[in-house]
Amino acid sequence: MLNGTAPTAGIHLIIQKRNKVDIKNWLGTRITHSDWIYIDYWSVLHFIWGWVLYAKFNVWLALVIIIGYELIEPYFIGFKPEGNIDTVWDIIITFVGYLAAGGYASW
Ligand SMILES: [Ca+2]
Repeated sequence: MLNGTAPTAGIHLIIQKRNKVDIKNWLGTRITHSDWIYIDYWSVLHFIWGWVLYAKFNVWLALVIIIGYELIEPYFIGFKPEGNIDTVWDIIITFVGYLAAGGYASW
């Protein structure tokens, strides 16, 4: 279920920072409130990332890159740890972006 207040919360967060845009915190705003579905604004970037991967990689190499990235992501400086459900949905959304690009390309 979508939360209609999430964009407002993001704007409020930005205003609180006194014009210092804290985009990573805003992107991490969760827009689903299900135990099984984790979608935040990062999901949009994951979808685009999947779409971009389609331009260069076959499906198997893309899956290795998508899953490999999620495995090494916790070691990047500045990325806060994320839960398993978040990681799984990052992989799903990225792969959906890849498949959507493939569908668009063949259409
Ligand atoms: Ca992730």
